[in-house]
Amino acid sequence: MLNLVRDSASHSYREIIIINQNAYSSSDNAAARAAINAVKPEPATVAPAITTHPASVTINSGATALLTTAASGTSPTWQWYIGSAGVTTNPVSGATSASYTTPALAASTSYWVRASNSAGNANSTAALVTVTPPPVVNNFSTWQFARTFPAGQSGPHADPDLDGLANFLEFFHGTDPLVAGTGDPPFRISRDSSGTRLIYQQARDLVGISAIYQSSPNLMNWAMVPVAGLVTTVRDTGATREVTVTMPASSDPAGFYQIKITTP
Ligand SMILES: [Ca+2]
Repeated sequence: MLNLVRDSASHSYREIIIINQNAYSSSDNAAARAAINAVKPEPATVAPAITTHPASVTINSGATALLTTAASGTSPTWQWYIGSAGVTTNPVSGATSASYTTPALAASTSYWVRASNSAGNANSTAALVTVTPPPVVNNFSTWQFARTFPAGQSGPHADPDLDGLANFLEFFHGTDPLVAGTGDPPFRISRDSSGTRLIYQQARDLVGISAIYQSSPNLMNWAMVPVAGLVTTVRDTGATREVTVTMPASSDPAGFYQIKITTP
């Protein structure tokens, strides 16, 4: 260990100080201290590396998500982006911290962050914030209010388009209560060697509706088709769904079928 030589003209302070800058006592002169500071090497800037990536999360529509990250390296600055990791076209204004709280989201969105300093930068992986959509409520009341009926024609038993389907059935089948039906009837029976099937159109997202199936040999005495024997398939047709109910073999002799739709 070298000590500072204060009175030697043949040594510059600088040479000595570099070797042993910690050896000064309070009695060392100010010039020496200034020299120390002048030659003290700046600590090397270490490039950032992401040590904690933001985690994907699922939230309800209208909620926010807190995304947190961490990085090694020398005092990185942060910038969050929307989109795939490494794509910088959609920076989030003001999102310049290691953690970020999204605004209230109505759609699923990906976020990632870049940590930067003078030595380089590092990208996180993208976190997907999955937004669960709010439940769709399609009950008879919301269905009524979504339409403009002629006066006195909005009730469940009214038939303003005079097509024989009461409003409640128009609601169930997803047909227009103000335009008489065209094309396929919303309910039909198919019978062939493979069995008997009831095929009908049903509105999406029905709430508070249940359907049971009844059979009759004579249109007078109706019996509920046992649920245990039914095979039901649902085909998504866009605005509505097509439901196919295959009858159990035991009910095949029946000549007639009907759907009974009820509200709780
Ligand atoms: Ca009608």
